[in-house]
Amino acid sequence: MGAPKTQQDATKSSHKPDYDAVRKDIASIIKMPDYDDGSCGPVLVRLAWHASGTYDAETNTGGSNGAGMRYEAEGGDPANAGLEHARRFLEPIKQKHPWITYADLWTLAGVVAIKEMGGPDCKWKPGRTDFADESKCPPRGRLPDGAQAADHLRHVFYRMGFNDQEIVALAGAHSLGRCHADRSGFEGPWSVTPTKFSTQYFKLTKFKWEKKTWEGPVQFKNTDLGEELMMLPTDMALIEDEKFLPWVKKYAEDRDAFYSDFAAVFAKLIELGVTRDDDYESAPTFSKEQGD
Ligand code: ZEM
Repeated sequence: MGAPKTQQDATKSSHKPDYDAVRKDIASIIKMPDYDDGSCGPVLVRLAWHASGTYDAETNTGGSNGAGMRYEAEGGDPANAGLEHARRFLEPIKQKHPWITYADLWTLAGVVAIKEMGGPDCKWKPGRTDFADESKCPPRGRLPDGAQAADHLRHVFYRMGFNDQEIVALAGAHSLGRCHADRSGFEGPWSVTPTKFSTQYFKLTKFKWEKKTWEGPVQFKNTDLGEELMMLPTDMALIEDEKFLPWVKKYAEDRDAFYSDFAAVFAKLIELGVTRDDDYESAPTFSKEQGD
């Protein structure tokens, strides 16, 4: 008998999938001395976000279901440049646990990375399936463009069904990681501890930001903390917009509020567009024949 191709097929057989084992394996690769700032956590969070952030509530298309980034139609979107590294880091884990779908693995990797980097526990549920081909990939152009302003952020995130508070909470993920000139055109980290989940992104509001003088796209810089930190035009929009700003200030002061609001909104993000069989959650079981 061949291995089941999808979780639906697999649910017909009788071996319980060990998501905790997958979590442990993801946790074990987060520290990566030779990559970026010594961690692949940030790029795993970005993978989960970009897998999910294509959702369009009106047509109920896009979202983390499908793992369309495996295909050129979605994976080759310039907005997703660099995420091939994240997918490559996770591939050995997929090989070791072939019963998990890519769509579940990528979202779970984001959740585990957030936790491993000191962030909150975000709820995660399995049950996503992988597209069999690229015909259901969402159109390109649905992810936000860092060169733009508040109206663009609202256009993109309202389309997914988020409000202003949720936009600001989600943006707090920029305490993590960095921009890479060869991926997005932008360069540098937002925080001095880019591998630690924190409220640093919001604290940066108290600094003065000036346009960076360079060949690249418009971005902002500050060196008050000793090293050069950056903000995208969309990050500046959160400080400049009178409805976003109160949330930025709140999260800068109230760590607990940020952690719990972030956990809620990240869980909502990775659920967008995900539908499951009614009985899915009660009995996800898998065949031992697949091997683990
Ligand atoms: Zn990001 N993000 N993002 N983001 N993002 C980058 C990197 C990371 C925007 C954006 O243009 C960019 C959210 C929202 C938004 C992360 C998480 C989340 C980069 C740099 C850009 C340009 C990419 C590069 O060059 O490698 C814009 C415009 C957003 C709209 C608000 C949300 C929501 C996120 C998660 C909840 C993370 C973790 C990174 C760092 C990736 C890395 O490789 O270090």
